[in-house]
Amino acid sequence: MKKIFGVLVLSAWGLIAAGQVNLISNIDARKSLSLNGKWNYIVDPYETGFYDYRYKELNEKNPEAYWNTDIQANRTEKKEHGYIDKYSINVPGDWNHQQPEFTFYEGTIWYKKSFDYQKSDAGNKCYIYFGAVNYRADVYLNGKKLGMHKGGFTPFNFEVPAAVLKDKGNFLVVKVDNKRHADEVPTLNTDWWNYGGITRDVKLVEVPGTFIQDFMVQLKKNTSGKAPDKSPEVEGWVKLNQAPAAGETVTVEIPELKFKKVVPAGAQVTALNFKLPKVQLWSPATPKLYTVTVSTKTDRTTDKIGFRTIEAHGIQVLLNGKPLFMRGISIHGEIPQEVRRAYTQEDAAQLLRQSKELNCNMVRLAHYPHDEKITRLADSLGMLVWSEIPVYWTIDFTSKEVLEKAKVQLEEMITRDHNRASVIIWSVGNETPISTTRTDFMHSLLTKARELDNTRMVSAALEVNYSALNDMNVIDDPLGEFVDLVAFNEYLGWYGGLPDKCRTTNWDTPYQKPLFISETGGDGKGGFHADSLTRFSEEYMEWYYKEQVAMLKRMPAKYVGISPWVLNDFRSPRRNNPLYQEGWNRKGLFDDKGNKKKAFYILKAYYDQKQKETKQ
Ligand code: GCB
Repeated sequence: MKKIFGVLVLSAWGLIAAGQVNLISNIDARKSLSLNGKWNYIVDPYETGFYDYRYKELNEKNPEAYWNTDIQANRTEKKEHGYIDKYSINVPGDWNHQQPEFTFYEGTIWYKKSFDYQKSDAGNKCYIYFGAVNYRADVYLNGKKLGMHKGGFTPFNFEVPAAVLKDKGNFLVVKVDNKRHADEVPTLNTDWWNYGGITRDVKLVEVPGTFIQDFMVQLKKNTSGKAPDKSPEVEGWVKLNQAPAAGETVTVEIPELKFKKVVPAGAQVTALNFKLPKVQLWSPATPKLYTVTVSTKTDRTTDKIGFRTIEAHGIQVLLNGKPLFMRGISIHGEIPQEVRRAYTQEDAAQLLRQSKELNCNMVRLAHYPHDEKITRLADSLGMLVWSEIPVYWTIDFTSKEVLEKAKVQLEEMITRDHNRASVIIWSVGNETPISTTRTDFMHSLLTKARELDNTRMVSAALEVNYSALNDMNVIDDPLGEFVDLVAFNEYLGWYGGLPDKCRTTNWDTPYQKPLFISETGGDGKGGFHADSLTRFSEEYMEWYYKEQVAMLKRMPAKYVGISPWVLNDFRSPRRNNPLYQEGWNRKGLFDDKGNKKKAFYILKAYYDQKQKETKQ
C-alpha cells in the first residue's frame, strides 16, 4: 500500500487519513496548567546563549560552553546573563508592543517561566503546548531540550519526559527567534508587521498514557447538489497517540440527539461512519452546535461541533445544498488600537463584532492561521471562515524543504480546526507569481489539504496583472484548474488607474467554477477629508468602493462573493508615506482607532442589499 501519510487506514469505505504532526487537538478540553502570565526574558540579539564564541551551536555535544546551560538552568551567578523579575514580559503577547525598544526588534529573546506541577497519575503523559510562537521556538525544560518548532501561527506540543518533570521548581525556557529568512514561510517580504514572541496561550497538558490525540467528526462531503438527507452521514476518524490495548473501543456520543455509537478501536486510527438522526444543520442563520463526546476506555474528550455541508457545485457554492453568497471581509490578526497581535477572547469578539456591523456572513482570516479563539467564536456566531497559510508572494517555490515547511503549517492549521463548522475554505496561499514551479508547489499543497480534509473547499488568492488590464479580464491562472473556488485579488482604481476604470471593466474565468474576489481596496486615512480625487482621503476611498460596487453588479453568474481588503488599518513596515501611512496600511474600513471610514457605509449598503436579494 502506498504510504502518503503518517497514518493510513484502509477501511470499508476507503482511505482515511490522519496527519503526521503529533498535535493534540481540542486542547481546551484537556486537564492543564496555564503557563500564561509574566515570564522573565533576556534579549539576545547575537544569540550568545545559543552559539559559542566560534559560532558553534551549543548543545549536549558542546557542553562546556556554559552560556546556554546558564540560560536553560538559571545559573545566573556566573556571567553576563540571567533572569530577574525586572525583565518580565506578558505571555501570550507579541514583544513589540510591550516595550518601546522592541517595536522594530527582529531577533532572539529567551523566555523563562517557573512552575510546580504534580501529575495526577504516574502513568499519565504531559506535554507543553503552545498556541503559537513567532517564528522559531527552541524549548527546554529543566535544562533538557524538548524540541524545536518553526512556523509563527500554528500550535505545537512537545512531550515532557517523565524523568524531567519535577513536582516543584520546574524551569521552562523558550528561545524565540522571529528573524525572517528567504527559505521560510512566509519569506522575507510581507505586507504585515513581523510581531515576535510567544503570541498565543501556553499550557502544560496532562493526558492518559494512551489518549485521543485527534478526531474528526464532520458530515460526509455532499456532492449531490441537493440538501443533505434528514439523517445525514458522518464520516470521520479518531486517532490515538499509540496503538491501544487489545479490546479497546471508541465511543461517540451526542446526548442531545440521543446518539451513541461504539466501535472496536483500530490500530491507531479508528474509522467512523454513521448517520445522525434529525440533526439540525449549522448555518450562519442557525449556528447550532452539539456537544460531542469521544471516548475510549482510558480517555474522554468533549467538543462542540456544528454539522453542515459545503461544496463547490458547478459555478455555485452550496451550503447545506443551497446557493451561498459570501458577504466577506479580510481580517488581519491584529488589534490596531493597541498596536498588537490579537490573542484574547475579547480580541476575537471585537474583530467579529466589527465584521457583523458590516453585515458580513464570512471572514477571510488572512494571511496566516489566526487564533483558535476566533474560529471557535465564528462557530458560535455563525460566521463563515476562510483560513490560510502564509505562503505569501515570493516564497522559494524551487525548494523541497520550503514545500515541506508549508505542508507542516497546512497540517497544523487543518488539525486544529477540522471540526469547526465555520471553516469552509482552506487556502494554500496568496498572490503567488505564475510559473510551472509555483503551480506544482501550490498544487501539491492543494492535494495535501484535500487528503487531510475532503469535506471543505480548497482555494488560493490569485493575482491579476495591472499593466495588462483590459475591459475584459480573464482569471486564467493555471492553478485555477486545481482549486474548488477561483479567487482573485484586484485593486482596480488603487494600483491601476482611477476608480472610474471600473465602469468599463469586466471579469471572468474560463474555469466552470465559482468565482470569488478575495481582495479589493484602497487607502484612506481616517479623518483626512478632501475631494474624491485626492488619494489617501476618505473621499477617494469612498469613491473607490462606490465604483467597485457598481462593477460588482456586472459580475458573471459564477460570482459568489467578495472579501474586501481590509477590516482594520494594520501595521506594515512597507507603508511609509510620512503623511498618510506612517507605518500603517490604511485600507481598513475602520481606522486604527476603531472609527468607521466613509467607505464602510458603501460596502455595508451593498451587503444589506445582497442579503435582501439572496435572503440569507
Ligand atoms: C495585496 C495583499 C495584501 C496587501 C494588499 C495591499 O494584494 O494580498 O497582503 O496588504 O494587497 O494593501 O496592497
